[in-house]
Amino acid sequence: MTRSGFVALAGRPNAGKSTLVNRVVGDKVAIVSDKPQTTRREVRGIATGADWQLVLVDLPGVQRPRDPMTERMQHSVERALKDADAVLFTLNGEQQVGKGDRFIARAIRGAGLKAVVAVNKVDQLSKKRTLDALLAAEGLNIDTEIFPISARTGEGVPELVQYLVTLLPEGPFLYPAEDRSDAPERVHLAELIREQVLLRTRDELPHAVEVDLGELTEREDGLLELEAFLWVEGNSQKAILIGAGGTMIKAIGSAARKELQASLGRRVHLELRVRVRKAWRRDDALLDRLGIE
Ligand SMILES: Nc1nc2c(ncn2[C@@H]2O[C@H](COP(=O)(O)OP(=O)(O)O)[C@@H](O)[C@H]2O)c(=O)[nH]1
Ligand SMILES: [Mg+2]
Repeated sequence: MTRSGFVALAGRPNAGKSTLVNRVVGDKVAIVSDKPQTTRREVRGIATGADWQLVLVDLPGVQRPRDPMTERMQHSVERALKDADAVLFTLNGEQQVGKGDRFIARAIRGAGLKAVVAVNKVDQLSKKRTLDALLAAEGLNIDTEIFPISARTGEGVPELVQYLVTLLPEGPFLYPAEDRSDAPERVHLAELIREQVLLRTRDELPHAVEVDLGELTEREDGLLELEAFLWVEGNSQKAILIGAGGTMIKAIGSAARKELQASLGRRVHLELRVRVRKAWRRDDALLDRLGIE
């Protein structure tokens, strides 16, 4: 008999949820940066074993509704928790357990959801600090096992996965065994570009940028020509993104091209175009098209 089900990833921003999804899946399906709100869309990473399949739902960070985009993100988080067979609650072992963690713990207890707790980033911790973090996690009073892990090195992750599988209901696989993600290719490629923007910009800019894939042309020699639009909300943001003499946009473009080539396994020519659209974060038609539900 096989086991399969949806596992919702809960945890404060920066805890390492997206890194953990990539580690469990064994492929880069979720983008990662140290900026909060990196995850904008629900990403489903799929991990399949001999007789089990985990569908990991990487959720956008939970926070108070502010603008229409954040509200959409919040709604999709609530939906995903309702549909989940189990919750994987990731704590940032480098930080103290805080109000946000207690809020999530209450939500898990209140919903009566099956859960497992992972204390992440133990690669940065001494034995003593790891122990302290595990004790603090126990204080959250979730009736389950707690696993010290490092999403970065993979330490402790197999044990965590093994336990997670026991929480799943019996049932057939939900996706083909070879699938790693349910994201449409175009969305994934756009996200890989956005990741490079996040890694290279700071302050308000990361959140003001959205990436939209344009035309995709396959040349006869196998080269893939790709056009992508980087939406920003104002001319000053556009100027920062382009950089003096175009240095910033060139750096983003060349790093993104490498990521795209690695993901697609073929040569890519990437053309980035920066466009200003005021308040794209409030534009329902654009948000629909960008797949932010
Ligand atoms: N040292 C260390 N850093 C980690 C680990 N997991 C994630 N990170 C880093 O923590 C930051 C946030 O990770 P991310 O997966 O985007 O967190 P999310 O906001 O919970 O999805 C990134 O800079 C990651 O590289 C880990 O196990 N060890
Ligand atoms: Mg994330």
